[in-house]
Amino acid sequence: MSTQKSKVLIIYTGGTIGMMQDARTGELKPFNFKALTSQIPELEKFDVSLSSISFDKPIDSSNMHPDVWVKLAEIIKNNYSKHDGFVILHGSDTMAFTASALSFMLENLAKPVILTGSQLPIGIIRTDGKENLITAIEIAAAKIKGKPVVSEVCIYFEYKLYRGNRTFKFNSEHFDAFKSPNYPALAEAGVDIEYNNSAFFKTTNKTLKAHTQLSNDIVVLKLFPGINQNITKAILQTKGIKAVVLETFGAGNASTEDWFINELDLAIKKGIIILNITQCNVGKVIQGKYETSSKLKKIGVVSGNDMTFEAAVTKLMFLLGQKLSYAKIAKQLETNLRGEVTV
Ligand code: ASN
Repeated sequence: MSTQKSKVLIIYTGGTIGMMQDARTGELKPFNFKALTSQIPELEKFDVSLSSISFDKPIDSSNMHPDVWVKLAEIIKNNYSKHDGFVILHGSDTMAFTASALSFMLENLAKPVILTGSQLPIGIIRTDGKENLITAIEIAAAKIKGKPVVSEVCIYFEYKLYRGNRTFKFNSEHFDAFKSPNYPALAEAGVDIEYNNSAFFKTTNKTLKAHTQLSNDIVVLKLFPGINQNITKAILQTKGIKAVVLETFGAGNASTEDWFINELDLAIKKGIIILNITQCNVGKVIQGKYETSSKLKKIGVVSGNDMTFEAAVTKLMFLLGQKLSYAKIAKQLETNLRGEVTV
């Protein structure tokens, strides 16, 4: 039996977990990694070999950008063989976007990449950051018969481990900040960490590939009753767009008014991908279930099924970045690539 300690790399990007209050303005601002770890003496006691990489300028995750995802994917790729798992410390505001993006960018991932953070800074006595970080490290280090227990991009927050590309931030006040309504939790931490093995994404033994081309030529069109024709037209005719995330009602339904369908049809004929996802947090798009979605199907709107908004946006960025044909992108959108959609 190997007695080698697991090696976990912590990547610090910023977020509330490492923030401190500015004495003058009272605002919460990101602080350095040293200040963060000095608050967690428990890290010394771990039976895990920990190393870290910190961003020179930690950020509030509302400043997250695809360029940073590329940087993260490259850090993981460059350190992949030397580590058993990765923990990314990240603000909770856009954590679900980063987790979704990385899931697509890291093809053939066979090791855990666990994103975590907190709602209260680590220096506050009641912080949720300690438990989140400590358990995230434990999950990133966990092995069974020499193989990682988890081998996908996840979010660990408030006792639950989720598949990252199934999550969204639903609460800005409670510690329990994330939900994964269309896919079960991968683990729950209580006295023991109970893994839900049957829900894990199947690993391959192919070599890890880090895709670093992303395109942000995307717009979002969120429907509401009474949406303005001129504005809809202006959005759909935005110069340079390659894809539209269409946020529809219920099971993927939209107005059947001629002007609306015609504008969408025109965009599709120009080669713009239109991806239909629902405004509901639970459930999925079923084009053709109602009369109000049949026309969408007929003109070639692609069904996003039960994908989250975060997964829809980042999957489009990833597929557009690969410069595939319209038909190939449409096909891949409806294909389960990283466990992001139920097919
Ligand atoms: N604004 C913070 C961030 O996303 C929120 C948090 O981390 N709880 O960076």
